[in-house]
This record gives sequence, C-alpha cells and structure tokens, in this order.
Amino acid sequence: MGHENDCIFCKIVNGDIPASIVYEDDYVLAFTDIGQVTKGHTLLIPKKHQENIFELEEDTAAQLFRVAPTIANAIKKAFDPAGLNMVNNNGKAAMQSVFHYHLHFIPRYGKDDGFQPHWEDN
Ligand code: IU
Repeated sequence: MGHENDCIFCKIVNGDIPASIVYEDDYVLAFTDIGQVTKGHTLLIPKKHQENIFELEEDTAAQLFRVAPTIANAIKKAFDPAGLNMVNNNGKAAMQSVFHYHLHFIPRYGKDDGFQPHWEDN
C-alpha cells in the first residue's frame, strides 16, 4: 500500500525497514518515533501515501482519528504521562521533514520534559 519511491514511511508500511509498531489495521500504522522527544513519542500514519494535510483524503482522516483515542490511551496506560500533545507539521515552512502524513503523539511529563514548542516559550 505504501508505494511512493524513496518514502521512508512507505518503506515502514511495506516492512522494508523495521519499526517498533504499536498499532496496525488495514488503513493505518502507529510506531515509536525514532527520535523520541519525550518517552513514548509515537507516530500515527496512513498506509496510503499522502504528503500532508493539503493532500489528505477525508476517508483517511477519518481512519486516523478513529484510532487516535486508542493510541492516546495506550500511551497513557504504558507511560503514565501528565498530558499529551498531538502535533502535525505540514510543509517545510511548518517543520515537516518526512513528507508522508503523520500525527505525532507526544506524552508530556511536566515543564522540563524536553519538548519545548514555541507556544511554551518563556
Ligand atoms: P516531522 O513532523 O516531519 O518533522 O517529523 C518527522 C518525524 O519522523 C520525526 O519526529 C522523526 O524522528 C521521525 N522519523 C522516524 O520516526 N523514523 C525515521 O526513519 C525518520 C524520521 I527519517
């Protein structure tokens, strides 16, 4: 299903490169982010290649958000964070670095947990 040449997340979908997969169904895949900004940092992606929110099909959006609470609660159960940010970067100017749509689940453990988004500056 992941078919885009040279797309690292399509390669994960196809099993061509390994990932620590925490959830999978026919449409989506969740796996541990390789560069954990906090403990339990997880990515949720569609299996079908779509670059970002500007390309995302409505059905795909529904498939992703249908499982989002399950992913969040699994993270909560496993890591007991105090909160959780869901983040999604779209486009280079918005700090997107992998151009296959993905939702970040970033568990939060307190002010100095290592994740410092701009809206928490000062
Ligand atoms: P961004 O929203 O496109 O900036 O985030 C891309 C994320 O993909 C980033 O957190 C990376 O650590 C993560 N990632 C990964 O989990 N596995 C990989 O092989 C690569 C990036 I390349």
